[in-house]
Amino acid sequence: MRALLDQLKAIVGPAGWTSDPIALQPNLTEWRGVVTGKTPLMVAPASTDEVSRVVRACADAHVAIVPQGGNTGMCAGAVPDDSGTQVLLSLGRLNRIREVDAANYSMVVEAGCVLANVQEAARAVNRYFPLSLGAEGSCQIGGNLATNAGGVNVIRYGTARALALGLEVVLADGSVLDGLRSLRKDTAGYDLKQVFIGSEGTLGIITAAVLRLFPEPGETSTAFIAIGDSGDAVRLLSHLRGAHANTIEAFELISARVMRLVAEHLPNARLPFEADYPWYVLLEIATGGNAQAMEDALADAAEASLILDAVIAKNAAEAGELWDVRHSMSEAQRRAGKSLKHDISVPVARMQEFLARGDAVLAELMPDAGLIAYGHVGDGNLHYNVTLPGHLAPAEREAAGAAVTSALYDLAAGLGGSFSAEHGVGVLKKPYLEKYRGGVEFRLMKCLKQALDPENILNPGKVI
Ligand code: FAD
Ligand code: 2HG
Ligand code: ZN
Repeated sequence: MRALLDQLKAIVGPAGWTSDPIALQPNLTEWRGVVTGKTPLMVAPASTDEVSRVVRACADAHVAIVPQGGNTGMCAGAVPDDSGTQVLLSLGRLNRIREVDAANYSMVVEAGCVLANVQEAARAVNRYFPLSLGAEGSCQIGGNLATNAGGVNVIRYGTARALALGLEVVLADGSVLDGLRSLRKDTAGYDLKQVFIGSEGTLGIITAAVLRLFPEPGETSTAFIAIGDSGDAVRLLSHLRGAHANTIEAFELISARVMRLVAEHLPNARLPFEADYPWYVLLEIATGGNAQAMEDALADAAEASLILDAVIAKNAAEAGELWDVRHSMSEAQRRAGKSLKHDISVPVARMQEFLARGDAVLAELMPDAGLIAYGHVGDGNLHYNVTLPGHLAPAEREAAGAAVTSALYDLAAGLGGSFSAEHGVGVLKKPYLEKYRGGVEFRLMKCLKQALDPENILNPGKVI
């Protein structure tokens, strides 16, 4: 091991590694503090060639590598295990925007570019990169692709998977797959990039990507809407789709309890309503230059008795404040204490049924639990998070938590849904992959892992 560590330090140079436990602390703990690991060394290569040489050296020494982007992932996939033998590979210094091609609506970026910087580089040439999430100031595009991140604009633009035109990937033996093509049409064999997107660092290390850009959406309008029950959200969505099929940029469902949590733990947040309503929708539409578009849409919806109240942002600053409330929900939960995260999806039309039956699961298995439900309901993705009652002893909490999680995942699966809609599998959801993707699907996943990483050195112990 000693010889390998010296070799890795020589590859990345003095600015590219650390083994200082204090400096490493944030890289060794998942952002909620749920999982903590150890490493003998963190390397931060500054080029694809350095990544390739690091991986080759580790492969020769049969030492495992854990790729890490912004370490904002929700499933503890980016932290090493506690054996103290896994090398941590940070992509943070691989952060150049290599090219922005406005005419081709594409850009080439390195994996360690922070998502907000990618958005900004597109904006600088009047183009739009639509991936947007609460962690965009610190997550990296490589991490976004490795987790197939979703976020708030999936309803119109799709997940990270739909936004990648090409990838550059370092494989488990150190060879480099150069797929940095910026083509919209390419049917030459298998679409290999899709195998790496969503693979959470277990099949290869993404070093760069060609991203798909869009025209800027132009004027948008944002509204926080109070509704009577979760079913009204689904009805409102289908009502809006009648007139605004292709202009709904975001449609988020938010429960009253999450709003109270934000008010309690983030006193600076500017909540849109003084009164408490049962549920809310945060809606953003592209107005196509019609300043009345949102008002007209909401008036229509009010006439159909779908909404109780609404606040329409008067300008970009007010819209930003409404989004700040939405984006602070994970942090409010973190401050509120430990919770079980369930990042599920179901077909949109079955959302209300999931919520009703989910309530019944909680009432039966954990009546004192607190439900924190919100999510990207336009995509059928709900964060059905549960705070455990404080009076349970640790072992009881674990057993009760596992029972609740299993019952909720069974419920989602029974409704044609997924136990993992947008955060991936990592460590925390690994026990469930075989159960819900068993049989042929799981066997094929294992074949892929075996074919691409036969020595199991890429993020072992994660996903599969
Ligand atoms: P990391 O956490 O560093 O890594 C995630 C996984 O990808 C790990 O398995 C890691 O090994 C692997 N990995 C990282 N980089 C690479 C690479 N270059 N090559 C190969 N593997 C790699 N997620 C959503 O989908 N939607 C949301 O709306 C959303 N909102 C969030 C809000 C907050 C406040 C926070 C804290 C998180 C949120 N997330 C959301 C989760 C998280 O931001 C995403 O999963 C994000 O894509 C992770 O990016 P990262 O760079 O932090 O990756
Ligand atoms: C979001 O939609 C993220 O804000 C995080 O996916 C959800 O913290 C969560 O559970
Ligand atoms: Zn989300």
